[in-house]
Amino acid sequence: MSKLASSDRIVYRTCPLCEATCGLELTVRDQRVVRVRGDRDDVFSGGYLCPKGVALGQLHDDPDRLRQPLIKTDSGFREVSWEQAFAHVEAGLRAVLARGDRNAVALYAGNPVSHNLGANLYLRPLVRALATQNFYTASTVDQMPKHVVSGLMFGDPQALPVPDVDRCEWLLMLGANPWESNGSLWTAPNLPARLKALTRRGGKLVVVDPRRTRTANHASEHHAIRPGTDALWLLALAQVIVEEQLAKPGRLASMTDGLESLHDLLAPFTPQAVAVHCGIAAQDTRRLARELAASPAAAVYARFGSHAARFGTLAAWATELLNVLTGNLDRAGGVMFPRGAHERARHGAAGGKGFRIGRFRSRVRSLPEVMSELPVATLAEEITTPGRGQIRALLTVAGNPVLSTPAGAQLAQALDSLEFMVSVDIYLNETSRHADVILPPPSPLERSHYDMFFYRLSVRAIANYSEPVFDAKGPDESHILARLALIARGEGAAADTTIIDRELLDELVQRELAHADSMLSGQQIEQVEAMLDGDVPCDRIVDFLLRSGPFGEGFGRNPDGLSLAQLRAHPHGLDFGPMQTQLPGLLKTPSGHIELLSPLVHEELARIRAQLLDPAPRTELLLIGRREFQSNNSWLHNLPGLAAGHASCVLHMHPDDARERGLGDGGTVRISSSAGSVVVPLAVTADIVSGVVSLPHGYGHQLTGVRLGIAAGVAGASVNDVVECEVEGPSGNAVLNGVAVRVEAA
Ligand SMILES: Nc1nc2c(c(=O)[nH]1)N[C@H]1C(S)=C(S)[C@@H](COP(=O)(O)OP(=O)(O)OC[C@H]3O[C@@H](n4cnc5c(=O)[nH]c(N)nc54)[C@H](O)[C@@H]3O)O[C@H]1N2
Ligand SMILES: Nc1nc2c(c(=O)[nH]1)N[C@H]1C(S)=C(S)[C@@H](COP(=O)(O)OP(=O)(O)OC[C@H]3O[C@@H](n4cnc5c(=O)[nH]c(N)nc54)[C@H](O)[C@@H]3O)O[C@H]1N2
Ligand code: SF4
Ligand SMILES: [Mo]
Repeated sequence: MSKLASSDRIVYRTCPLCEATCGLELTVRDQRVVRVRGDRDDVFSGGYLCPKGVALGQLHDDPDRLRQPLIKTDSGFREVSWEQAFAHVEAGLRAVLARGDRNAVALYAGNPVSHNLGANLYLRPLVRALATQNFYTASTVDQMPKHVVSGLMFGDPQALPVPDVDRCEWLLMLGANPWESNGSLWTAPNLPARLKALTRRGGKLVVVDPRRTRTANHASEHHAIRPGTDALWLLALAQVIVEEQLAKPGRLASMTDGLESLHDLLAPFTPQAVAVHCGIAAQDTRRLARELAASPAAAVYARFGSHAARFGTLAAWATELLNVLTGNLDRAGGVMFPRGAHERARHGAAGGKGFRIGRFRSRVRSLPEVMSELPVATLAEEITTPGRGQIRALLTVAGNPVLSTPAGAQLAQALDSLEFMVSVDIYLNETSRHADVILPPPSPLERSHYDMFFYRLSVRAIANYSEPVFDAKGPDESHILARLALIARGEGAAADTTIIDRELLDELVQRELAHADSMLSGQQIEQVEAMLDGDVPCDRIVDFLLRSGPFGEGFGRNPDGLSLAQLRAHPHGLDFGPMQTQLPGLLKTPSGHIELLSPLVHEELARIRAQLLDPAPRTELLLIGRREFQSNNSWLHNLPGLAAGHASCVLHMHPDDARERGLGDGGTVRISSSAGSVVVPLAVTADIVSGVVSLPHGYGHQLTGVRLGIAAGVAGASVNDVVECEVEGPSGNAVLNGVAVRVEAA
């Protein structure tokens, strides 16, 4: 670290690299970040940070990060002006759209969209403008089961309950490893400290994971479950609670439909019946069910490992079922529904339109749409199968599906058969190398930030705004997406993007005005818009949402209330307290109740009952993933501080399985499935249960045509080259955990 100079500038910023929203303190000298530390005064993270936050300056400086648009020519990619790039996009898309089939153009949006204010706000106008059924996101390789369950149970797919970790006494955690992931759909910086505090105050943390993870090492108990069986095991917990009459839904009883049918429905799922499938002893299951039911403040939380696996939707359902049965849903110390400071109070009575899936279906496999999305596991087949609706052009925004979605190698081939492809991305990587045009948005330090997405999932109501640290050299991502939207609408590459800015803001203002008690009633949209603060459209939207939100300034009604100006004056953020009770007002089901048993849940229960009678053969190994502290999906391996000496795309295998196959620690192995095969180093470890092997995703950067100087030198292969295009059930989420594989010496 260089010594501080008197001209150095200190700036505070919310880290946009994961869901934890840590506050960072950056020391800036000229055009460079010379030091990153945790902001000790940050109201939420109190100084915590991880190695990725430290590397934010390296990301900004990375010479491989694109600063100028690229177009593909016969002799490789060439830098062009933004005008040339957009003109090229217009010509390419027009040629495909001219044939009159909107579904011929597809869109894939990746994970960083949710971490980027501009992309987050401007994706929707682009989706609307494209008017295609072929809309895909990383949600179907991640958390779609949770949305389906919230949609069915609560009537709102975005109403995702999170563990109230700071007040919880008994936490059951499945398929999650927050010690390394820093939490998922659960925004709480420094979860390790929060979980340690839980056990220190006499609480209990139970971790269920095929691997003994760092989180498991800190747990009160760890149980190694067989991949893909979380739903069965959670159903057994519920079975015990109902059978032994331990259910205490309390105030939830009068607002929950379906409780009376549970006894019969759950009857087959006894701890004894599921034990052979899950690998967890019946007496442990029974004991844990009793402990869960007895605790005054307990939470059940399942994440990635439970959802991106077979019966992920049912696992998500059984999770919330347990929280309802024990009265812990919407209760302090249980799981609660967060509300961001930018989210208007959900006023009024319970009840609404409810939630439906399958309003249209995928063309080739006839899988149902969920939240207007199709499963990304079907993307390759939708590109390669001829007929009306065949995808002929693709836009990717902040996504790397060649490494992050099933059968990545096959998808890469399919991408080469497209007529036209555009990638909005900061790197020339495994996916964007297939594009005809790459449009690079600014670095995270060249844009303002308010974590709109993750403050909706936060254990406390936090508001924190970050100014850009450096001036952007090119258009903001919001501007790029607005331009793409205008091109898709046929308004041309040169159309005025303020049209989209205006539409977006108008829509928000109108939604506010539609409330009977609106603080803006009687005002014209123009008057409201004239009052807004902010140099760029995204900031004006944030100002609007904060001022009209639950703690807002209310456009004069509450002069001391929240606004963008107030956040500017509080660079360490503002904390509006813990989560609050939201039921029944939040429920948007037709009945206005928590609807436990939709037809879809009945179908899934019937499907899993059939599996109960038919134990799967155990001849093959089951492949699962894992995340590593220093890594972030597929795209931070190009930073020296993260890749060098840390990256480890190594297969983990139990000693018994290695012995059986004559494999030794440090050897090289071939992993094969029906989708393909990869060759990687082997580490033999008792930290994984026998019968299961684990390989992290997001590696395999040696593909031709990438411009990733450091990452290309990082060893490893893409686990998704051996993952099949199977989906788990109604959510369409890919089965990324529990893939049957063979492993042999290479
Ligand atoms: N086998 C297996 N597969 C998995 C997983 C697993 O555990 N196992 N995890 C899954 C999960 S949870 C997820 S979320 C997905 C992620 O899937 P994706 O979102 O498709 O992949 P990422 O690796 O996050 O790639 C993000 C891309 O965005 C680019 N990028 C970074 N910042 C920005 C930005 O600000 N703007 C733009 N336009 N581009 C940016 C990066 O260069 C990169 O190309 O992967 C899934 N795939
Ligand atoms: N360091 C780091 N942090 C990240 C990311 C990253 O790539 N690196 N990615 C971010 C993203 S996009 C996400 S979605 C989150 C995910 O964050 P988490 O939800 O915490 O998920 P993971 O860390 O992948 O941990 C999943 C665990 O599930 C286990 N598992 C696999 N199959 C099963 C199963 O069938 N049942 C059970 N019970 N367990 C199973 C795995 O062994 C693993 O330990 O992390 C985010 N944070
Ligand atoms: S834990 Fe997440 S938010 Fe915090 S510094 Fe690391 S990457 Fe950034
Ligand atoms: Mo994710």
